[in-house]
Amino acid sequence: MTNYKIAVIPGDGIGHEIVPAGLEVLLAAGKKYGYSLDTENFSYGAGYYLKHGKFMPEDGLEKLKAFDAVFFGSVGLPGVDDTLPAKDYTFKVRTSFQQYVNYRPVRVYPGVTSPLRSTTPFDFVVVRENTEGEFVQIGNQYLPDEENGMGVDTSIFTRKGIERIAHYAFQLARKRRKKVTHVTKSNTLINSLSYWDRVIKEVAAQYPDVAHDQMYIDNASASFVLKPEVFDVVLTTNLFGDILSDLGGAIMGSLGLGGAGNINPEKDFPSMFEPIHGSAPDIAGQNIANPLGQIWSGVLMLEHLGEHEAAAGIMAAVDRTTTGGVLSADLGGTAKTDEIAQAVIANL
Ligand code: NAD
Ligand code: K
Ligand code: MN
Repeated sequence: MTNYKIAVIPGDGIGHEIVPAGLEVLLAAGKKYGYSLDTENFSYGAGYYLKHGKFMPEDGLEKLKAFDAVFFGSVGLPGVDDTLPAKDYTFKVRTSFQQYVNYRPVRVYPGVTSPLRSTTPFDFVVVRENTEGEFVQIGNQYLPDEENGMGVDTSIFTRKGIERIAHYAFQLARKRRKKVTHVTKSNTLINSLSYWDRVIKEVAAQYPDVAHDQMYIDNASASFVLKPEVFDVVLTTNLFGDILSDLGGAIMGSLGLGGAGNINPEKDFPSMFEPIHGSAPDIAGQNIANPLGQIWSGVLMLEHLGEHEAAAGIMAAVDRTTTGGVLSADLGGTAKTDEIAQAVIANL
């Protein structure tokens, strides 16, 4: 029986409800599919910040390095400076561990009504560049107190950064329906994103068996709503991918349905699996959050670890659960967070 060392970081808000729910499903699946998880909990996040003045201890990253993967919820709390969650935790882990792929699948859940009028099924993956682009913390300036105050954020796109995410997207497309749509805005961000387009086209030429097209972010957003079935692999930048994947959650029916992985494909460092959404302080502490995005993140973790049969088994159990009408409040149902996890376990 393979044993995996998993760092568990609930974070803040609903993380304390959906991460334990997701973990229970992963542990139950382990019994059925023959793996075990050796877990250790870490209290990093905004709650930790309130006690210690930082989101994680100095040796926080060093501690996480020893694990096969990180199973994470979300960080951020009302009353804590909301520029800190990304800067002091998420972006820090993603960049330090070279988790340059943010893998965010979008599909129709059986038994869940999409807000879209069309009933044509869709099934695609947003591949978001996860370490550079618009989220770099280099060369930024905040000068609010000058007479002519200003704020400047810098975007950086490097050849290395673009090439590696593009290769990942094209290789992923080869295992799917062989189509990559790369999302850009090079008609107005004429330096950074023209370079992005140019390097992606060079990489695309190495995959003649994969169809490739380019779409502007404004059109891509509209197309997510009007014709999501045209997408297979959506390759995009850090900021655009952040926004598009929430839209992906919305067209599935709720943000709470979106699973994600921050992946270091080379496995030089642990990868981190967390839902697409945040800590949802508006519904925290009520046992009503939807745990399916967290559970799906766990499924992506199992796939990354090579437990493909278990991953498929959990997704099938999730499908039986939603088909059976066990739905949380965000989907119009009455099932509680822990009840949904138990229903998924019963359906395994
Ligand atoms: P959010 O994603 O937390 O919530 C947006 C809306 O979606 C809310 O109405 C919430 O109730 C709902 N929602 C989210 N997850 C849900 C679930 N599982 N079930 C049911 N409903 C769900 O976004 P926000 O309100 O903009 O941000 C809240 C906090 O989370 C902020 O501090 C923000 O910085 C942080 N955040 C963290 C991450 C992360 O850790 N990766 C990501 C996004 C936001
Ligand atoms: K999250
Ligand atoms: Mn986001």
